[in-house]
Amino acid sequence: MKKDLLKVNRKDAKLAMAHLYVAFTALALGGLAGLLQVLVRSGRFTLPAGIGYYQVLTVHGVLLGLVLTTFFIIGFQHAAVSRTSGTYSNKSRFLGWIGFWVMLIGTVMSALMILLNEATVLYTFYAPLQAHWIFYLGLVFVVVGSWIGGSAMIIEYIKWRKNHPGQPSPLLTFMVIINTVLWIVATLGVAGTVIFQLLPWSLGFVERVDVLVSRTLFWYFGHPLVYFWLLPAYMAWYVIIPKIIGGKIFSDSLARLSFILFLLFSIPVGFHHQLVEPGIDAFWKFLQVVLTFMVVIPSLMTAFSLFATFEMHGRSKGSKGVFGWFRKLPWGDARFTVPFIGMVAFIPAGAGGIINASNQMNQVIHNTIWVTGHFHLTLATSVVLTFFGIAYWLVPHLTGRILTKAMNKLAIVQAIVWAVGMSIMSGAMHAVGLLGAPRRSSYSTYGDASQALEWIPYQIAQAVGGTILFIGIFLILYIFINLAFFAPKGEQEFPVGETVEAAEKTPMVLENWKIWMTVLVALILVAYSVPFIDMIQNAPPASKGYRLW
Ligand code: HAS
Repeated sequence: MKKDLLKVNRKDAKLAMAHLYVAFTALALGGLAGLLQVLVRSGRFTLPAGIGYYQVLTVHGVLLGLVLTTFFIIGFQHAAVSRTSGTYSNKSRFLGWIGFWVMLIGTVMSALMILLNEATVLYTFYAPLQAHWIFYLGLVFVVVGSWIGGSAMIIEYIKWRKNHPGQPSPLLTFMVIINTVLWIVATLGVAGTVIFQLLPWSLGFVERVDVLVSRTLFWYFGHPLVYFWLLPAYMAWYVIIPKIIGGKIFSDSLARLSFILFLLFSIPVGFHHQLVEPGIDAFWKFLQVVLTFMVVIPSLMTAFSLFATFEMHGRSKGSKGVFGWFRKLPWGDARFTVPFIGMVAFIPAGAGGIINASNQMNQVIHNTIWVTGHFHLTLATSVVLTFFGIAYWLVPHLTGRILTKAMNKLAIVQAIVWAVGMSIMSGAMHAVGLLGAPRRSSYSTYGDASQALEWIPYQIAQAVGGTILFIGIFLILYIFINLAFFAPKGEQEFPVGETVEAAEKTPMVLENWKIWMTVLVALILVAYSVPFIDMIQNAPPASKGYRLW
């Protein structure tokens, strides 16, 4: 194989690392806000200097849910395309840098407004909560910056396909492109509400805003957003983990098909976040619930494929019985063990998602802290632990250093600390959510004191779990700084798996964008056109804004 395909080019590495520095800075600050917030929720701690609970909650959600994820993903994706499709052209790299700076300027604008208490609108920022216009403009910058960065990846993909007619593109590059297209189509919704509704409203050009339309546009974006977070973790599970364990990818075609299904079914499902909202006809909610169950299928395919990879590898090493493969896995290697803990967490996390999506059961858990428990298992455990697992080889690869034995051990300790802290915190959130404890409320805002008393043990458990997690954040930051600046110089592999020899040839129809984009647009039109026209024709009186501070 050509040398530049084994190692990310130095200039591309700098671009990817710039994104990772921002991501880990967001982790440090967002993690601190998280600790403060669970302490306030425990009812035993008041924030100094008049800092409000909702302000800290907004800092936590925006920094971890939006900044950490977006910067990490775009940095990882730049590295993945450069590694598997070859060094970026100067034009693409330049676009990558423009995208980075535009996103960073936007992040600083929005973060400043949150810190000044001018944008305490939580990470979902939907109306009628109103923020300063600079906050919204910052968001526009972040989205546009991500499109510019994404366009660099698409240009490299097109270039590869032109140079290799009739061949399927490298699997990892293909997956990156699916995630980028998913992101671009999804962000059209949030860009729509921010540019046409929230910005003019916050600038005072219009007095009122249609809340239902803005929430619908938000959730058109909000659900694919969670798959934008998930798919890079799946890239690692499908392509990188097989190589680390010394095995092979079970099926290139199955991996591609599952990514295509994510692209098709992750967007027309936003109503499952709005099942209890008036103004949307039950039929359209039902349709989107059905489509939500369709988007579970590629995750089940992923689970199947992972079990197949592990079993094939185990058998090649002489394992016997149904679970014999388990003992043949490289448990001492953090690059495997850390994401594996994420995979295990995704089994209960996914089951929770299926409960959420089941129309009737949604009535029980909606707006309770169960939902917060759900996304701390999915995003903050499965996805984030996989991101940490990626960082353990990606950062030294990009900085020309190595993951030492000591750091490898510490990384495994970090993942165990994280898993323990998250099990306690997220477990308590799920349990007290079933008792009816609301999400997004501090101790002082509970109306019914007798119920609040029943919830106290769970709130203390959340504070204990949150404190353990904070130790986990210290550990990961220590490892990151070590790998970026202090680890010994050397060559760390960027592992990319190969498909088993016996696998069928990948059919080119999987890369026929005309077909998939047509199906995608058709599904979106079917799921959203009529309800959207309904919302506009029968719009309730628009709302004035209000503030949480
Ligand atoms: Fe969700 C709310 C439904 C997945 C994140 N979700 C949220 C929110 C967030 C979020 C942030 O239908 C809150 C938004 C807010 O602020 O209001 N979610 C689902 C469904 C899935 C799902 C059906 N969610 C995710 C993922 C997220 C995420 C992934 C982040 C990354 N979610 C909902 C619904 C709501 C919701 C409703 C709204 C609730 C409400 O009313 O407000 C599915 O995609 C899940 C499918 C997953 C599986 C699991 C497959 C398992 C695998 C692991 C294999 C393991 C191996 C290891 C091989 C079917 C792939 C084995 C080893 C051994 C030793 C056994």
